[in-house]
Amino acid sequence: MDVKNKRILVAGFGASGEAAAQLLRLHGARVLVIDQAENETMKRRARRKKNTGIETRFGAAQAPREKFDAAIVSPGISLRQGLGRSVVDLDVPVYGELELGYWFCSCPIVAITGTNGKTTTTELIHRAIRGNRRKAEAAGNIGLPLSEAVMKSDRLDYLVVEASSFQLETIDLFRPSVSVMMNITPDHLDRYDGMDDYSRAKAALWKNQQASDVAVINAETGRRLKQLGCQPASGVLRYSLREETGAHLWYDGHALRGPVADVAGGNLRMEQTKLRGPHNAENVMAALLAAHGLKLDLAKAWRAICSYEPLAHRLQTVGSLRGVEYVNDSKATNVDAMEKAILSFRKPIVLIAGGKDKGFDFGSAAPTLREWVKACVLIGETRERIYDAWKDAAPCSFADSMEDAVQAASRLAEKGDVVLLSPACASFDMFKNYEERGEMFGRAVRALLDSSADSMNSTSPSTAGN
Ligand code: UMA
Repeated sequence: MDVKNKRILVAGFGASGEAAAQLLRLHGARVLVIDQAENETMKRRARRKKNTGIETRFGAAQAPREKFDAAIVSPGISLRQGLGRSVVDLDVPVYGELELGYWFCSCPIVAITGTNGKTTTTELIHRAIRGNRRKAEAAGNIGLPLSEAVMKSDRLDYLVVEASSFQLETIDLFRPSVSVMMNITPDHLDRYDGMDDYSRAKAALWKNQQASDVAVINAETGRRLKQLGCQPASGVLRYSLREETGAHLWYDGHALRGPVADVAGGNLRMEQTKLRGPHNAENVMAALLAAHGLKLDLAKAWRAICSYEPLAHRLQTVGSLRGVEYVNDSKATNVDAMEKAILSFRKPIVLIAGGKDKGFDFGSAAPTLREWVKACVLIGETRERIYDAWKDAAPCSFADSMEDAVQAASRLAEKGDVVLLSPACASFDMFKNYEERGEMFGRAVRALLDSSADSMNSTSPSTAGN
């Protein structure tokens, strides 16, 4: 769409809205940004936009009934209710921020979606490309809005874009050269009418791909999406945890196997990487297949992947005390991510879980808990609901803060156990975001280590004296 001199409404003034407004202005549009919130953050952002010609209005529960040529919505705004619904009712074309960014992108895009692991996979692909000495940037749901990243896309070989279902709901022309469809498990069910609705939103990733493009697909997800009538028109590369799927890459519990593993030189053992657990083998396979789709040198891609350090808040060991490992997996904001974290250790686990309710059926995790979790410490607004679902699978207790939860977990854990923060819920009931939740966990663990060191110091003189 040619936006020059068009009047465009931008809904939401978060990271996406701010980047969208800036990009639109750069291309000559007349921009009004609205946001439901009316707080200091909004005012600060508005001050930053002073003298840029971008108009802002806050405390806007509804879109203004004025004349616009189009509207751009932020991903956090659902088009089915409230402000989002009122934007749709304006009866002008409505696009998402991801779509807007795409219009102004001058390099090929690799786009990654799925429920869990997409940020890690985005980073792995980014790394594999750079390991091949090509220029790339990671953008999208990972944090840097696509509308901002595209401003330097003429100097890049690729943009690697993490795409959420929210962002994919509102695409029109968005067409990645290589798409990566990972796992789809329950998440965001407060925004979708069930799993089929959520899965279809994700399948929009393939909407505009053509025969010359490549779709990398988790074999299991591909099968389920096909049952919903969703298939890519492009070439396909599949990966799986099971050999019998005949995938291009599969994981035998130790190494990656299959025809594409041979292209990479073979002997691709997961222990060569710094990532653990079968779910990370899936992330690595997805990244390697994306590199194959981009026709990169796979031996170089593998070396780059092996040097990748896991991101903070994802199965990150933050300390050990008396043979107990304390692991921060605050990024696990749904039940599937939590189960994958539990299964990564094959050790007894004291689990800290709970948080903001997203409408999950927590009972589905009970068999995994029964096998591996010796006790649960529950926090946040879902704690009663989780207690009802898990009380027969593992002993559960409540804590009112992260500090209390870590203290309680440390009392329940014994040598050889893991204390795992993997909440299976969003964080917004108690924390600003999952990062803050993970940091609070880390801080509480460090306090535990410090108090243990203090008690050792204070007891040692008397021990020496005896
Ligand atoms: N707002 C309204 N009305 C609403 C909802 C929001 O006015 O009904 C306003 C809020 O007051 C706020 C603004 O919209 O000022 C926030 O917009 P947003 O929620 O779209 O958030 P952004 O700051 O633009 O960040 C978004 C993504 N957030 C969401 O999808 C919720 C970020 O992903 C992404 O990194 C960023 O764009 C850049 O692309 C975060 C996320 O939580 C990490 N994603 C979800 C996930 O990973 O599960 C999908």
